[in-house]
Parts: sequence; structure tokens; C-alpha cells
Amino acid sequence: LLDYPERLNAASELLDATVAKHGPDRPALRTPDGTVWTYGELLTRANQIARLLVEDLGLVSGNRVLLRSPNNPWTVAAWLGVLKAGGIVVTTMAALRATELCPVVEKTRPTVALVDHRFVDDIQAVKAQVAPDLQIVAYGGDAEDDLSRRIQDKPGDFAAVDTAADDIALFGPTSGTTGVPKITTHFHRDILSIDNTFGRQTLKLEADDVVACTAPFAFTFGLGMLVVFTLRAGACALLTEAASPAQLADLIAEHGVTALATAPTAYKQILKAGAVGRLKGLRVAVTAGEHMPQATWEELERELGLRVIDGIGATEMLHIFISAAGDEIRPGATGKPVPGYRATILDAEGNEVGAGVEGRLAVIGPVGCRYLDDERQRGYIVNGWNVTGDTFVRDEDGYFWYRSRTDNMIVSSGYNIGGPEVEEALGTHPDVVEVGVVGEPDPDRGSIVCAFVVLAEGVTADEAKIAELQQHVKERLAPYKYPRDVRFVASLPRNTSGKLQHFKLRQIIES
Ligand code: 3SK
Repeated sequence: LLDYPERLNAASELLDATVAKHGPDRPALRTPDGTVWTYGELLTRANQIARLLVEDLGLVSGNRVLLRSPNNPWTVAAWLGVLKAGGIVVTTMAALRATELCPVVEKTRPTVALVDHRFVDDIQAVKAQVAPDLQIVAYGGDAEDDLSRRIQDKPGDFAAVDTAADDIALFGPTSGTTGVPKITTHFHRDILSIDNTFGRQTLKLEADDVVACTAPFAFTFGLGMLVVFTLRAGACALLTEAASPAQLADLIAEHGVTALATAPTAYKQILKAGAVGRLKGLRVAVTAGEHMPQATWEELERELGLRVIDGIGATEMLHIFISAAGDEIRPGATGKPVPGYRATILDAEGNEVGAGVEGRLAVIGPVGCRYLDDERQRGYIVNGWNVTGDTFVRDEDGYFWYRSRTDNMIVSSGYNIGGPEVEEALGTHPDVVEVGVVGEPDPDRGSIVCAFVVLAEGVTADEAKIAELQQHVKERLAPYKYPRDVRFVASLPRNTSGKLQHFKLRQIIES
């Protein structure tokens, strides 16, 4: 399963090996405007970019190249070209501004930045502030020095640098939910490991699949789905930039998408928009990033006959390590450790606890947390286990059930209340579009449950609605879990991966 040669270049395995197996003419990437890149075209462009980096921009093995772009074919070619050239890719979210990019650039010290032309300004500002020697190449525009012009006369072949399986291939910044970036590091072999584990054991893409995923490449959920698993299977990725849930549903129908990966919120919104019929062509559906409420999972099964593959991953672990597919799924549970991983539950002291006892999720597998030069490594590793910051409980059959982020357990009058269970209960109310639940300090109870609610358009936000929502929770959960404070808001704060930022809700309470 995970036996790799000492020397290995992940990009060659994903691209050259697939071309050798399936030929150059199959579609590898497509976009909503009808652009299609075959595997042969992708290989040529990746090779030309590798040549540009080595021949013109002076890249040597181990140098870092920052990528900044929405998901599009050039970004995939650039990602592969950097790896083939022996460089280390630094993925960044296109949405980050100069102030957020500066600490990433200071820490990873890229020599080159390949940047979508629409996002060059911030990177120019970063160069001026902290990286005077950074060479910036824009792409996707019509300027003379645009990447496509700079590579057009280069030969389309390039022998990949003979990297070691344990050479670093990827620096993946993660802001977690607190904002200060940590840089995760991943080896060439890690990239293949996520395919040999989750990709091949659970997801099982086929060469005829058309894969869509809303997560950006800079969120490793998207990188795995659209690049690693798709290319290794010889399948085709539909690369969408920003799309609303209704637009996404239309694209899925129009482009014959057979495999979709997106956050639970997007599935919920597609259901609420009445667009679920557009997903009828799906063979496989995946969700991660947040826990999918059981009601959403069941509705999708009823409507589409699809058993959605839920999973939990982490940027530190590169991809999903607990999941289940098909008949192995136990609705409501996240699943079991993906083959290749072991998982357990730890108490506050780092001791393993048995079935039925809630605690901190801990995991060991072929990929693990290695922050670049960061004291917070000590917080992530406990007795050799990677501790992800999630509270779970394991049942007698070895299934793992999500409770909350460890920092979102609300202790109210001595009761433990998981914020997500209250979110899930409120989310089943027809007037609720989105909800975030956190603890609010309370002099009598220690904390009370506070719900921030986005109501559907046209619904009146008043005292009667608050009472109705509280009653709705009391009818579904132990009554002590009901939100004593309900605040109506226009939207909820999410990070660039789309994850709800509970810490920002707590800040609102404190302010
Ligand atoms: O957040 C997750 O669950 C996740 C899933 C897959 C890959 C990466 C991440 C962070």
C-alpha cells in the first residue's frame, strides 16, 4: 500500500505515469467556458513551466515557488511544473491580502511567485515590504511577459528532477481558526500516500469520472480531489472559480460531473435552493471540512440514492484519514480510520480512553504534522499521536462520531454541550439558512449556549422567532441544550476554506 522507492517525484507519478498508461488524448482539465486541456497538453505546459523555472528563473532543488490563483488549468500546470523542477510549492489562497501573505512569504522565502494576473497587486506589495528579490510571473493575462508567452517557445519535454521520496514537495499554510499561519510541510511520498489511502481505498475514482470540487487548491481538500486523485486515476477535473450553490448544481448537470466534493453547507444550500435534481448524474459525493448533519446526509440519500462519503482530514495530515463509503457508512458517524491510518481517543492527560468516552481525536498514519519551524508542533503531537483539535467518541464497532471542535465544547451548569449538535438541530428549521453556535460567559451557569442565525429571506427576525427556534431545539435535544441567547445576523464569518470561524463569534460576544 505505502511502499515507495527511495527516489520519487510525485508530479511524474501523477502526470507522466498517467500519460504512459492512458495516452495523451484523454481530457484532464476542463472549465465552465468549454476550455479542455488533454493530458498531453497538461504535460507539455507543466514541462515548459519547469524549464522556465530552471533555465530562466534560476530555480534549484529545494527552492520555493509561491502560487496564488483561483482553481484553473494554469495553476495545475504550475503546481506540477514546480514539483517536476524539484521545487517546493507554497500554495496560498487567492483571497489573502498583502498583510496576510507577508508572514507566509517571510517564513517560506519563495524565490519565484507564479500568480494569476488578477491577483498580482498584493504580491507586488509583499515584494516591496518583505521580499525584494522575489521574481513574480503573472499568468492568464495578455501582457508580453505573461507566463504563457514566456514558455511558448520552450520544448515540451523535461526530465523530472530525481527527488527523494522524503524531499519536501509542499508547504501548505494553515491559519487554523485563529488566524496566525502555520506552515505544514509535506513530502513527495505524502502526495502519493493520500491517494493510496483515501483515494484508492475509499473514494475509488475511475478514468471516466468528471470531478468537481469547490475547495481551492490551497485547501488540501481541493488539491487532493482535483489534482492528486483525479490525475492519478486518469479522470478529468472540472475547475470552477467561484460559483453559488445553484450555479454549481447547473455546472454539475451541464458538464456531466460524476464525482462531487464540497462542504456540507453547499449540499444544504443546493437542497434548500431546490436544485438537488441537477445532481442526478453523480456517482460519488464527498464532504469534508465540517461535519455533515445527519439530516442532510439522509435527505441526499432519499433524493439521489447517493450515500455521501463523509470524512475528516486536516491540512497537517494533508487529507482525509477517517471516512467510510457505500455499505460501510453508518449514518451520522464520520467513519473508521482509512486503511493505512490508526486513530484513537485521548483524555486531557494524553491517555487512551475506551469506546463510549468522549475525548480528543488522535491519529497516526503515513502522513503526519510537521510544521515548519514552529513551537506549535508541540501542541499538535501528544505521545506520538497527531491531535487534531476535534472532540470525538468511538463506538464499540470502531466508528468515530464527531462531537465538536475541542475548543467549542460548551460547559453550562456542569453539562457538556457540543456546539455542533445545537447547530445541527437549528439547521433543520425551515427558516434557518446558516447557524453558528458558541458558548457565552454567564455568571450563573458558567456559560450559556449562544446561536448566531442567518434567516431565510423574508422571514421576520423577532422575539416570536427566537422563542420558536428555542422550542425547535428543545423538541430535538435535551432541553438544557437550547440556545438561551439567539442573535440574528446577515452572514457568518468563514475563513478562506469556507470553515466557520467560531472564534470570531466569540469575539462578537466579548465586544
Ligand atoms: O478539514 C478537513 O476535514 C480536510 C479534509 C481534507 C483535506 C484537508 C482538510 C483540512
